Amino acid sequence: MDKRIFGALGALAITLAACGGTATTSASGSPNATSTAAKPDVKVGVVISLTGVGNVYGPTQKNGVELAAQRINDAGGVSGAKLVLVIDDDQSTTDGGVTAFRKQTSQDRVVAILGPTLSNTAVAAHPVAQSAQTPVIAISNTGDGIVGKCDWGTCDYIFRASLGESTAIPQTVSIAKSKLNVKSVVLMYAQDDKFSSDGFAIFKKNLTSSGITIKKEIAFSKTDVDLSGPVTAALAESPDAIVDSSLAGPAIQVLKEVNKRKPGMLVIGGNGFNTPAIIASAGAAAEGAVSGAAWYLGNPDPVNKDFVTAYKAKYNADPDQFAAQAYSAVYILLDALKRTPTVTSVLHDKLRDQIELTTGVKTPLGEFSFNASHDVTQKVYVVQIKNGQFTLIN
Ligand code: 1QQ
Repeated sequence: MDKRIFGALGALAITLAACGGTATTSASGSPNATSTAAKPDVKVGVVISLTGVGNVYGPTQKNGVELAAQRINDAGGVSGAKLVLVIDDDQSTTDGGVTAFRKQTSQDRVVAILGPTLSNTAVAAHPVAQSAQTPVIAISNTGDGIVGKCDWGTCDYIFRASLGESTAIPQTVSIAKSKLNVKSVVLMYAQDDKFSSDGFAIFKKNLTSSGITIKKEIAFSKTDVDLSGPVTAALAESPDAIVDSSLAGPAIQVLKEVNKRKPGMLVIGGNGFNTPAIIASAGAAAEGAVSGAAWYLGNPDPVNKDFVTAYKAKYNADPDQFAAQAYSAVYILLDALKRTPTVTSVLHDKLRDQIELTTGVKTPLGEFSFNASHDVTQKVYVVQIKNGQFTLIN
């Protein structure tokens, strides 16, 4: 078949699939009678770190989107069309992210992309979607300049459903000062990862403005496997706490090294800490670690409880923040898809406009709306690991 005709038919198929529906979508799975058989599929791209340094975050993101897709399809799909996920591994690298974004925008012709996992990858991959005018919802990019004003250029197709560090860290610092009585810190960070270096700058700014003394700044590489030197240097300053802005891999090393030398020493981190992989790998050394999170397992909100129950039933484990954000983003997208009169491979602008109008979608993160910068506005949960569990301390 002529490629253009094929493209046009594909576009029409998605258009039909996305027609109709109402603006009220709840992130729960109550089934209704609508059949998903008759209409063509709605393809949603998901680009996540299933291998590489981000591979502690990607697998639960995959669980989250798959649970959402299953529940949405059980409940009638996207106005009767089946929601089909196209999941690709970004390998935690910029090249991997760019390749996956190119494939999904040009070959799979997805309606939108959720991802990639790391901020470091996002600043390389998001421009691919922007040029293809394919909407993106960032489900775990917490660095600066991901939405709103982006360093790489106009980013009006990019949205974020993940709590930025510039919002989370001020709350963490405030609790560290008021509740944990922290007066001085050593600030450690991975200098070659965007999330980690942005977090470093945000911590520095907020620690300084809170009057907490930064005794020393210590940079390391995200690929360092032995952090005994930097941790020894940090402890030599006798701070009240060590602040570590890094992904989970280095964070686990920092926690273990600190625990070996000074058990009980407070370690404060950022979003990199918000994975149960920290607890599983660092064990007792993770006890007491503090971070600011976008989600809390024990949040009694009915939508969250429903999500936690469904996740446990499907995967036989508790969800984590990354699963919750990924799950929520599928429902946020569904809500916009249902309000979009035409979604085609060439008319993604209509979907973009509807994502922009997102208001009050019920998700495990709370009632979700995008602000004028396409960013999330939500509660920050400051958590501390106690008895192997993230425990709310704010
Ligand atoms: C980012 C992050 C990571 C710590 C988790 C995915 O938040 O890279 O922005």
